[in-house]
Parts: sequence; C-alpha cells; structure tokens
Amino acid sequence: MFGFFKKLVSPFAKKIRALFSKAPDDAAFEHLEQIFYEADLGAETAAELVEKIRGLYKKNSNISTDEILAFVKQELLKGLLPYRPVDAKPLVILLVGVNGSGKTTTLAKLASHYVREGKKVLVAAGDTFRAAAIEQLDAWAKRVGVDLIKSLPNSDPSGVAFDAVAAGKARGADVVLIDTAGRLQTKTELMHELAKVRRVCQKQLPDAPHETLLVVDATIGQNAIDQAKTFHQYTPLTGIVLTKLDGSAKGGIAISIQKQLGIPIQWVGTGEGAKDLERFDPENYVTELLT
Ligand SMILES: Nc1nc2c(ncn2[C@@H]2O[C@H](COP(=O)(O)OP(=O)(O)O)[C@@H](O)[C@H]2O)c(=O)[nH]1
Ligand SMILES: [Mg+2]
Repeated sequence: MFGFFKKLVSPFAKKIRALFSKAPDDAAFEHLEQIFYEADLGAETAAELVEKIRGLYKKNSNISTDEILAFVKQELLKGLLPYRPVDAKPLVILLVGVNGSGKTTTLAKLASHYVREGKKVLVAAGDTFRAAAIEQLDAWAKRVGVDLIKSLPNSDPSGVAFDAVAAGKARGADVVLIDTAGRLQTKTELMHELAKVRRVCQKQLPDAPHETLLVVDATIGQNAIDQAKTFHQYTPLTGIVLTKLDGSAKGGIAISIQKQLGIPIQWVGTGEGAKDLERFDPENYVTELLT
C-alpha cells in the first residue's frame, strides 16, 4: 500500500544494516543519530532512539540487526496515532496551510477519492484571494465531476464557506470540501480570518468543520512543526496531510509532527494527479520505513 515509501526511504534501513554489520563503536552510534536526524525524525527523537539502542547493545552485544530494526519499529510506532473517521452528513472538511503546500490539489484528490467511494461531493473555492485560485479549483471540479461553490475574487472567504455548508445540507451532499487561501502562520490577521471561517461553518452545522486538515509540504522538514503549532492555535487541527512525499526522502517528519503535536497524519500526497493520495497507516508506514 505504501510502496512509494519503500522506494524513497529504504536507504534508511539499508544504512542502519550497513552500520551494524560489524560491532558498532561510538562513531557508528553518532552516524546512526545522523541517519535518524536526516530522515527528519527530529533531533530529540533521534538522540533518544540512539541512547536506547546503545543500551540494548550494552545489555547484549550479540544483538542482531533485525532485532535492532524491530526495536526501532516499535519505538517509532509509539509516536504514531491512528486516524479515527468522523461520521457526519455532510462531512465538512476545511483545508488550511501556507502557500503552495498543496491545499487545492489535495482538495481535488480528496474530492476524487470520495467520488470513487460513490459519495456526493461539493467543493468550495474559499481561496478568494486570487481569481486564478478560483479558476484552478473550477478546473479540478470539472475534471473530477463535482459541483463547485464559489464567489467573486476578493470576497469574504467565510461567505463562501457559509454558502457551501448550506448548499451541502440543502443538496444532500455527503462531503463538503472547503479550500482556503495560503497564509503564513505569522500573519495574525489572516489567522483570525481562518478562525472566522470556522465559526461560520458552525453557524450552519454545530460540529462543522468536522475535519480541519493542515496541508504540509513534507520537503520543508522541521519547519512543518512551527506551522502546525500556530495553525492549531487558531483552527484546532484534526489531521495533517503530508504532500510531496514523492519528492522527499524525509518521511520521518510524520513521526516528529505527531509526537510533538498529538495530531494524526491522515493522508499523504504522492504526486500531482487526482489519485496520488493515500491514507496514512502507521503500521504500514513504519514497516516500509524499516524494510
Ligand atoms: N509532486 C507533488 N506535487 C504536488 C503534490 N501536491 C501538490 N503538488 C504541487 O504543488 C503545487 C502547489 O499546489 P497547490 O495545490 O496549488 O497548492 P496550494 O497553494 O496550497 O493550494 C502544484 O504544482 C501541485 O501540483 C504532491 O503530493 N506531490
Ligand atoms: Mg490553492
């Protein structure tokens, strides 16, 4: 299922195997820490893991590489959270994140996913900042075959969100997907705008948005943590979508985000096409990371 990870991050397991092919010395343990760090596990997790592995060696210098890898797997799994599906109709999903992280593309992929599941999907062009953003989503909506709710460029995005949830209820939609303009987490005013989008959704449906997904470009590494923390303050996040994993060997960011924020990775983006989206599964992820 996560075949692409294998292609990308198998060097991770391979490097560990190579290191432990002979009795490890201090330099080997330092190198191991570097391998973990480069995979974007985060400095703290990397150091912790290496300390634990050193401990294992002290206890049993004959420990096999397979046992080491199995141990690493268990440790990494501890930091990963399962995704719990929400049952709601319409299920309202809000996508947030910085510019270019892949929000609109992910929205299109999600629309395509739910359409393939036989669901009735409505998408909302909540990025009213640029006319081109509305056109981009319009083009995707046509390609995927879903209805689009839009407004004029520069109109209030919460108006679009309000209309979209209303239309979702009125038309019996199963899923309403709301796009938003990219914003830097440091722009407080824009973060307040997101909080307002949330509030108007709640006016239409008390529990909406049921999901608020932060779309994060996996290639930005540890900056993702700062982004996630600030977005989470303004619009409590229910999940993360890690995009562009096809262009990154840094799958470890999945583990550091979850460890530091306690928010599950829900999806991973693996390309630019409508079907290049996969459900994140902790067990599979770690298995493939270490195979
Ligand atoms: N390779 C790759 N490119 C992606 C992925 N997701 C998005 N993109 C590309 O990233 C660019 C920005 O995406 P867009 O959805 O417009 O970002 P937004 O500004 O957050 O809405 C586009 O060229 C997308 O095709 C992904 O998972 N893999
Ligand atoms: Mg966009």
